[in-house]
Amino acid sequence: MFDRVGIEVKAGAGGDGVISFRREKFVPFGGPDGGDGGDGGDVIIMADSSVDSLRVFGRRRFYRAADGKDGKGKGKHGKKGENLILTVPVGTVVLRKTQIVDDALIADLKQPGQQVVVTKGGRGGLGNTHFASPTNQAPRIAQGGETGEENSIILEMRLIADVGIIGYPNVGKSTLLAAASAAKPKIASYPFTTCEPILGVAEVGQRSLVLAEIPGLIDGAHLGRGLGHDFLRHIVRTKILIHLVDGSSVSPMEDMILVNAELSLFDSALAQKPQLVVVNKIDLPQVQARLAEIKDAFSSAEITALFISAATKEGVSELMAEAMKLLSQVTAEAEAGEKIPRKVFRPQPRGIGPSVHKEGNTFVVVAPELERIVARTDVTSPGVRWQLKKQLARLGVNKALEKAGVKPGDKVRCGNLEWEW
Ligand SMILES: Nc1nc2c(ncn2[C@@H]2O[C@H](COP(=O)(O)OP(=O)(O)OP(=O)(O)O)[C@@H](O)[C@H]2O)c(=O)[nH]1
Ligand SMILES: [Mg+2]
Repeated sequence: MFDRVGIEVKAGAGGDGVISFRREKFVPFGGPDGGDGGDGGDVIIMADSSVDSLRVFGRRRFYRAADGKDGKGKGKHGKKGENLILTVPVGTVVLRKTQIVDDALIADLKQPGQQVVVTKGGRGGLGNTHFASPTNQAPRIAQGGETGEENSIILEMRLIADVGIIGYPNVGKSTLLAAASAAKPKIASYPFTTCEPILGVAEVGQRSLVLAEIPGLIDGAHLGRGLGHDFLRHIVRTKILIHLVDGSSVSPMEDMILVNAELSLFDSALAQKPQLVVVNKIDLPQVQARLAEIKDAFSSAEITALFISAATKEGVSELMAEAMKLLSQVTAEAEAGEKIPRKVFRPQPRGIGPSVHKEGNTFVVVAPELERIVARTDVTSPGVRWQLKKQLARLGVNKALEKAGVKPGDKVRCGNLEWEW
């Protein structure tokens, strides 16, 4: 099952701003006309109802959006790099891979067309026109484009079912699914017959609800035992649960408690999900004989259990009606607080002010805006040096240096440029 894949995404780099001056007949000293670089393209992940699996992402790992084009003379700005849109099934959860335990949730794409920017394209650099001032009419500096962000992303497809059918192996989950819907899961008298979630649609009056058999729930499932936590993850998406217990078990009540404990060990929110507790296999004589006893056990814990036989379908349509009722309640409550528009995921803030630290005797300035200028500038010419100094003041680097205690004669470095204060 390709329900979880890791991919690497990289946004496009911004194009470089350009240094250029007007050259026209009859205009001997034209002003600066270097255009800006275009912004790099974003990588966007979008839910699309025509996509039904994440399989394509298993074949390719790296995805890149287009770079922005460099600016040109005559004030021409570079073209923006095209966005790269990756389509995924509705119900895909987008996470950012972290080195630490849990991956960080970026977006939950529940509706068709819903999208999220997972890496933002680099901004285009400024052309030299931006560096002109009354005292400097021939700016010979421009700004390089920003590099595009990179991210490790995890795409996880989760079932979207209204009702999850849970319970220990062999309690009759598949039998119930088959009785309530047109699904034909394999049914057998040994545990782990079902080893991946199976969906079915039940008609209840004029309406329908999507059921999912969640297999593999056993003691220690939260630790990866049995079929592992893979399937527990799917329960997160269901709105309510049908918790099926086997009426012929030694203690149906005990079973229910243990399964619920297992759920909360995996995710405490799971145990909070509304449940219908259902005792199955009441057609068996030994279960019939204990019916009153089982009922008492549940009601003494203030649990109203329902009783069915999935095999003979006794009580199944009543159960589905109850499920529909509970589901309507839950959906009405949930709809109050839900609206998720497109959002931009930004792991690190950009454009923060310059910072200064000391390496030995040298003051090192960290200022991405400035570094991009410095990196592209020929600093041997005194004119350019003077222009740069003005940028230092503009970007607040001077202030930061003074605050760090710089004195005349001290060495200062930024990017690959070093000078004396
Ligand atoms: N008598 C009786 N037997 C049932 C009933 N429901 C299920 N069974 C039997 O119980 C056994 C297990 O049924 P399944 O539906 O495969 O159970 P499951 O919970 O899906 O089991 P796994 O997928 O293996 O976890 C089968 O032999 C079924 O025929 C019922 O209502 N009455
Ligand atoms: Mg089954």
